[in-house]
Amino acid sequence: QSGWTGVNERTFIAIKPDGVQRRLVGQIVQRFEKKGFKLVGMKLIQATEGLLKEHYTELRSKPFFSGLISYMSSGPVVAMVWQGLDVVKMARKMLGETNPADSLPGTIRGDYCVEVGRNVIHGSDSVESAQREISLWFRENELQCWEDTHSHWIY
Ligand code: RTP
Ligand code: MG
Repeated sequence: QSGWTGVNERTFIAIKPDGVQRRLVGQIVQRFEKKGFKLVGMKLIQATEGLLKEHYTELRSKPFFSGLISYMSSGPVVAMVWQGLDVVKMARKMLGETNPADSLPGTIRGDYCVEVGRNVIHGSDSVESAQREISLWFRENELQCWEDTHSHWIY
């Protein structure tokens, strides 16, 4: 069934340093949980410039690249892997547009920020990017493959 093909899809989400400093971690995690996605990896990490340059390698010729790297290394980020049906595309919807000015209210960027250079959260833009980013930020043994074995506890 085509409707099930993306059910184990994974995406890489990072709460950027401004999101951590503004105490938005709980509210952002809650949005992904409420939507119905499964958390399979999470860590608070001070990313090195090397990691960030590799992460944003496609943007290295952009005029904002060095500013982006210093922003992203200005404090710890919450690196996460979320799993579920079409999670790459739906997470991008939840984030809103790159520029918060173009993001609708109800989206994370639409609700929490105003500047493109301080836009709170990252999300992979394709399944291929997600696979690349997950393997860049996480070791295989940092990702959990878990089942809802105790779902009879939830009413
Ligand atoms: P992200 O990768 O962080 O999820 O953001 P995105 O896909 O929506 O946008 P992308 O084009 O990948 O840009 C990465 C990040 O660079 C910063 N940026 N600044 N000053 C500018 O014009 C500008 N454009 C992009 C943003 O922080 C953006 O999220
Ligand atoms: Mg991007």
